[in-house]
Amino acid sequence: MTLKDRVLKYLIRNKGSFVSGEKISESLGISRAAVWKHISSLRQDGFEIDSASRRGYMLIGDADIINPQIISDSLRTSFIGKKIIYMDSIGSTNDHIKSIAGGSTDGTVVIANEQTKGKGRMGRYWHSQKGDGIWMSMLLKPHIAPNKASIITQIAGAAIVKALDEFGVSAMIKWPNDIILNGKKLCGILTEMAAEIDRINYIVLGMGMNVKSDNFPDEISDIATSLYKEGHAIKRADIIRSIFENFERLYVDYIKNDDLKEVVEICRERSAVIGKDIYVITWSEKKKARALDISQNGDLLVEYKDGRKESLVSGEVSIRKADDE
Ligand code: BTX
Repeated sequence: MTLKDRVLKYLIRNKGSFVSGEKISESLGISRAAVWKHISSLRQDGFEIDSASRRGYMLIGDADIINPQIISDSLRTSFIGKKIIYMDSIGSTNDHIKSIAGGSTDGTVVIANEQTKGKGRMGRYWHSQKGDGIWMSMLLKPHIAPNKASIITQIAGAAIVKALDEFGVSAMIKWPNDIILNGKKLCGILTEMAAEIDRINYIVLGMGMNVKSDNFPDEISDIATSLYKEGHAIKRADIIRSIFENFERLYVDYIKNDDLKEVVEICRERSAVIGKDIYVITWSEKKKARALDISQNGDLLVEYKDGRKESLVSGEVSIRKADDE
């Protein structure tokens, strides 16, 4: 931890009350001048720190800063997000975490303020403007068979919906990897895996959530939304903490006890597709179907026009509009 982080941690611990420069310098074993230098730098980062002569410094607010110290301080997880790597700008957090996967521990998270090459599924892009959202990837090293991994996308979806519930935001899940708010895409999940035939080396779980975005590029302005656009002002660090906690609970239930009950319940209750006319999209075609249900193991049960039923383990669907009939 850098000295600046240690000063921040000290202020967080004493949030709402003044602590003298002398006390901080003694506790951290650094000079008063160094304390002052780090406080100035934290202010430049956007932290609101009050100062009063003879009383010292007091952290008042943290605006909407994503800072590992701020996230970790009251985080109640045992391994998810225990190590956070934060970067102001990066190509893709998924790609970055892959490059360090070998030497990183289970549950490590990379978070960026901006992605310059944010990725969606199948080579699509993910718009990830600076300061506007949560662009993060988790590294997971579960001891399960590779064919049991695709459900992790839905565990993440359920965790995100649960996390948003805590802030009064009622979102829906468009099976298997989109979170929808008021009919528009708020968040996307991109799960990638490195595996051998019978063993997972690691999984990278990427999540992109539009939090403060006001304007989107023309090509997605009709389909994308943000929490801000829907009238919610929530700090990114608070959402991240809640996603970590909800995800860890649901993920551990699955990995340790093979228990998907809560996940499936959430995915069903909050499904944006069950009962809807959809297209099932594959590499080669786009077939009309109706989404019937989500099974006990997270598969999407669909019925095609000719009455044939299928259970989809993963894949892509889109909701049909009435005029697509
Ligand atoms: P997806 O393939 O389902 O969605 C990608 C499509 O969504 C794009 O083709 C575009 O139409 C639309 N889109 C692009 N950007 C946005 C946006 N910001 N909001 C709403 N719609 C958008 C979804 O893929 C998976 C996205 C995962 C993103 C995370 S961010 C952290 C991690 N790193 C990384 O490179 N990707 C993941």
